[in-house]
Amino acid sequence: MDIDAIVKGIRKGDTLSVSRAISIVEDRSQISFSSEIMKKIYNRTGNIHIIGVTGPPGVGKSSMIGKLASEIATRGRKTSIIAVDASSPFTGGTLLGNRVRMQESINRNSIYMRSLASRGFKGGLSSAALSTIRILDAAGFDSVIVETVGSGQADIDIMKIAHTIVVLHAPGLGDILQSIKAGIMEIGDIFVVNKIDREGAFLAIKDIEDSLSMLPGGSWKRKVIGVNSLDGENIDALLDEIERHRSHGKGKRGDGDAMKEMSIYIEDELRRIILERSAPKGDLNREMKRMMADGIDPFNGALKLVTSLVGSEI
Ligand SMILES: Nc1nc2c(ncn2[C@@H]2O[C@H](COP(=O)(O)OP(=O)(O)OP(=O)(O)O)[C@@H](O)[C@H]2O)c(=O)[nH]1
Ligand SMILES: [Mg+2]
Repeated sequence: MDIDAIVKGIRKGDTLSVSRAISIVEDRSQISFSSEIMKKIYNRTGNIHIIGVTGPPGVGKSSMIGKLASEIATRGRKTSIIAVDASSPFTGGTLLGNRVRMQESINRNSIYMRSLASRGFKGGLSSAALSTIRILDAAGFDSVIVETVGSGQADIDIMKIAHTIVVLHAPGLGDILQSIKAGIMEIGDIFVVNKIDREGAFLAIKDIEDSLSMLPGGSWKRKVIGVNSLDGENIDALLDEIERHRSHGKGKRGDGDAMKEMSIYIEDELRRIILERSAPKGDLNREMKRMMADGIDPFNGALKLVTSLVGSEI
């Protein structure tokens, strides 16, 4: 494999090289190539604006991201999209939906889009997503928009390194207070009520504004923006707000924080090792069930399992 040619391609912003590099970092069996790529692009990274987008299923994340990416392209900047699907192999469907909703925008504006699914990953989704972001970074993309469903380890890890987090809601999709309990209110920098063409949108905006006013405020004043992701209404205002946050947050969350990234890689690798080592003994769930059936308490059950997996006393 000619890694030097791929790295050269990445530096020139060639999307074919970008795609090939991402396929390599997704594939654990090519770890020595991944390591070479990540080493060689490192000094070109650190400039991309990472925008995390989260919200309940069906709220319109993909539709909104498609429109947002178009707006960014209209302003003359190179953007990219990553859709992370940490859902179980049995739910399926989401990835295809993500692509369909964004396809029109992607085609028209030559926006780079990549889907990462947990299927076939056996852990390692966080690492793959992180490396993908850095490859796009080295390729000169000004920003990357990451769609996550907000549950699962990879979602949490991406939120840790995102510079700007956009939380979506829509009328008729359930209780706003429920979101606060889930801790989603605290992590959001910008709140969006999508589907403002629907009844109840105004109330949803008001609800979130009220909830936000109850949270402790910092120097960044969190706003709620209503948008329509079908016709693109108000998407320009949303992008203005995202850019405002970008300049406000310079040096804030994630910026140049290599240690945070390294710890994500470490944890991901440890999770992978545990999963891999537990595989020959039947999956971890079955082992846990057996322990519960034996009446072992969770604390000691976990100790016993991990000890047997790493092969020494812990
Ligand atoms: N009326 C209306 N419908 C919308 C709007 N935005 C998205 N939709 C519709 O809402 C549905 C879900 O949209 P998606 O963009 O796939 O939502 P998502 O949050 O990405 O969904 P998942 O990836 O499955 O979690 C689709 O049928 C969209 O056409 C909007 O602003 N108004
Ligand atoms: Mg989607």
